[in-house]
Amino acid sequence: MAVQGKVIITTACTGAIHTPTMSEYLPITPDEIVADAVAAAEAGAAILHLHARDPETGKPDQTPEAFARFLPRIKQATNAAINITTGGSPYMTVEERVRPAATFKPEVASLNMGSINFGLFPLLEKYKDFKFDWERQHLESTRDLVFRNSFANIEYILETCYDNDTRFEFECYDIAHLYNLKHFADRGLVKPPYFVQSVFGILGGIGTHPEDVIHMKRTADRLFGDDYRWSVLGAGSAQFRVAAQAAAMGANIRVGLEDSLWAGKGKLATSSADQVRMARKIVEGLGLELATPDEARQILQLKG
Ligand code: KMH
Ligand code: ZN
Repeated sequence: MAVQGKVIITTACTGAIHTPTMSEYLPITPDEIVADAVAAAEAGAAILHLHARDPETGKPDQTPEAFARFLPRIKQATNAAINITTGGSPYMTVEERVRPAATFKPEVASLNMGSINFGLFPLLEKYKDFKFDWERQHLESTRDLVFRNSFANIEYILETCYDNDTRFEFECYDIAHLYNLKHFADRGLVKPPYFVQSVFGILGGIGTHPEDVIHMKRTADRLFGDDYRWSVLGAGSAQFRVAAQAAAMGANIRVGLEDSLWAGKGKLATSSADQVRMARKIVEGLGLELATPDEARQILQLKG
């Protein structure tokens, strides 16, 4: 892996995993998403990974219209690079999932590099009463749900975004996903530097043990050499343990309420910016510096 002078913090503001009952701070409405994203950028996030939700129910909403309610406002208020999800939610079709990225042609879009079980049902032990009926169903359904990212699905997203010069945050939930990325690289369908987002701690993907983090990096080093830039995301309570280990190994960091609702044991984060400030402390404590949005654009060769 090429050693980078600066560390890129990505913030993922709302996602499609957590539900309104789990935290009053989870941004749902366009106003809340704008406020969360802008505050995260002001705290030091160079990239904003964005999903949309129905403002009435908090349900993930992957229509371009839903993104149109906040994207221009975020772009106007920050210089951060915009990253639009193509993952959407595991129960959406790939055609639905790609529409916002195809419509808004962002600098970055996520691209999930393989199919996995995506087990959210253990959260039912923690949360009993829900504000909305869909929340229980959303967690329950993951007992028998595959987050489908077949080779054809990945190719479809690549082809749909090809003419837009959008670059990708390659979400790799397991070692096999690095090999899938290598397959697309060998076919010339993706171009270096590859922005590899290693996701640790989803039930169905790789765990959060320090050995898992080391194994992910060693494998990526062997497959991609200097042609990739590494970022990590630890799900839930593993967020900062994974971030600290990987940052010390040269990684970039992703935080935000999409990935974890927490700012310490039993303490809800009040915004994604809270977590950016915590990540910043780790980075600066290691004697490293944060990348500005323009430095991130240079490091990842974004279109700007
Ligand atoms: N929620 C993350 C674990 C996507 O949006 O494409 C993965 C993610 C997927 O962010
Ligand atoms: Zn996402």
